[in-house]
Amino acid sequence: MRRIRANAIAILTVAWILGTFYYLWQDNKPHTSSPSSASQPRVGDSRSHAGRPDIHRDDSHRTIPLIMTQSPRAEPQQGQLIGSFDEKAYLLGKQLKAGDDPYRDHAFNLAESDRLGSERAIRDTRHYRCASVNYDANLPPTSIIITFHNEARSTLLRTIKSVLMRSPPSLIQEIILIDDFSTDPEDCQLLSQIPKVRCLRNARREGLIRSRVRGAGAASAPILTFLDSHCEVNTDWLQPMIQRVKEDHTRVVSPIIDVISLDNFAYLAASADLRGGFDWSLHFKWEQIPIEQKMSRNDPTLPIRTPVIAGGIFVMDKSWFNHLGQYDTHMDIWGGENFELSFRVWMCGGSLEILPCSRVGHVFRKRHPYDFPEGNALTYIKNTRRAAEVWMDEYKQYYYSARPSAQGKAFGSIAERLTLRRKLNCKSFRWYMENVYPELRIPEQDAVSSVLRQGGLCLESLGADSLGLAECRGTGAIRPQSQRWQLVEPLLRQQDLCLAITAFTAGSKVKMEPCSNKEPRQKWKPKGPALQHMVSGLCLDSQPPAGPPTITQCRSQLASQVWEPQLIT
Ligand code: UD2
Ligand code: MN
Repeated sequence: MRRIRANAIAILTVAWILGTFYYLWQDNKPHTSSPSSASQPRVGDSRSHAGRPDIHRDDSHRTIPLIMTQSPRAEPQQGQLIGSFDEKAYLLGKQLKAGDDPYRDHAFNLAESDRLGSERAIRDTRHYRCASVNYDANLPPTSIIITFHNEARSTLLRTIKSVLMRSPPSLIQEIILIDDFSTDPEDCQLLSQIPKVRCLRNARREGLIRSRVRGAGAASAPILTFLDSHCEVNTDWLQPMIQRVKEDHTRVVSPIIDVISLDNFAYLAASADLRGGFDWSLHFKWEQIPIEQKMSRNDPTLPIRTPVIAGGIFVMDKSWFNHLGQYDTHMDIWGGENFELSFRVWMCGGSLEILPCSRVGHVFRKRHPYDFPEGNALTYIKNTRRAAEVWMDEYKQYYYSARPSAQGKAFGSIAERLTLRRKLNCKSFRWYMENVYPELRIPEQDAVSSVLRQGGLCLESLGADSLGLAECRGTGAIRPQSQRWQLVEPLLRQQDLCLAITAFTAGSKVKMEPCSNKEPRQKWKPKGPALQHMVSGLCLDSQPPAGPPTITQCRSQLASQVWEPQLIT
């Protein structure tokens, strides 16, 4: 009898544990838009894309079996979507010849892309909570703008068909293709038989920047949506982006960009914890969102602020695009325009965000499959130099240090863009650094030295405990080390020593000690003309005149708290 009861308890316990696991698993489970997606490869194999950072995949999907939780939304019938367009003939018109290298022309596996044909089901990679977010019923329509140069027919057609299949038809006003002087004009022309698709062909190679400006000029909808020519948009990709732009026309929004494998065309979910960043050479990279932001995100459907966008896939209000000066049309072929646009949007009154409930797949490649008439390196330097010269103010010196080869290379006139910046009354790059991208550190060895003047005197340190105001001595290179300061936020350095407070209370002395980025007593930031200790909130004060400097309550314009940095050149 006792054994029976023990068995019953054991069975109940096991059932309870299994039930709990099942419940937790249900809660974590991604939805799928297709039964065939069970054959999708597993994600998590982080691969490096040349010239691009590792794309971190979202591990939460890795070992979870894919199960149908809702019937896929009925996707529109063929005929409705593509009208009389003969897609078979279009695809068969260009076929890989037996023995040809399938990577040669497009830097991805063309045989695999062709095998997939014009459309396929892909896994819905959004967080499951995205499916229950509601959007306005009367969202404004958009013009989709796709520029391409010698794109493969199968990838281009899949891009277009995925848009037609997975967007509410009322939101797609038109799809404008800009054929950037591809070898075969029919690649584009034939596609204009598809309802809503228009084709504009450049009379010469312009590059993606001028091509997009042309496309935007021809657009008739109030909202612009840019896509690369080798994408597949995912379930409900468009509504979240149009909603955000409708609510505030100064927002420029991007989806999470999923990865379409360049080898086998598997559709892989990208991590939802990344934003766009860069280093001083103006090299784009994906980076983790800062930990404080991550901790405060209790709703995975909310937008992620991003310092820069990858560049290819974004939605923007058309009047805002025009008001902000479209693009810098003196940039050629490829590269740099995403920085120029990102700095401009932030500094001139807008914002950039990534919307986790919008997902678009893109084939990331390891090399450019097309030629650069002026050469790849020179073109990238020209474009990024233009971005740095127009937008980065004194911070451009770090760009030149990181990319010494850029010095002296031609970049054309930037007069028009400088006028634009003035006319739009844009903020400084310093503002951008402080408010949008404080995580971008200034390279320490390059930090400029300044003297810190107060009245006619300079802040001087003669050893650890001997700080004070002294007569400013020497000029330029012959300034004494004891009066040279490097403001490498949050540190105030003199070589390996940093200014630190001795206690967190008003009246405490300051001293010099070995630098440590983690030491809260060493953290300072400018507050108007004053230097504020970040943790105590107190300001560096030279009072009393005889004794060593202390920290006191910040008071605006108090003479003994004013420290004027003067660059040593
Ligand atoms: C990324 C962006 C891309 C662009 C670029 C920087 C994504 C997914 N992609 O590079 O949109 O911002 O960074 O400039 O964020 N194209 C032309 N004419 C040309 C060269 C290219 O029309 O002379 C087209 C090309 O066919 C493609 C698009 O421009 O549709 C972007 O080129 P890519 O795919 O080679 O750039 P990608 O994805 O490496
Ligand atoms: Mn691309």
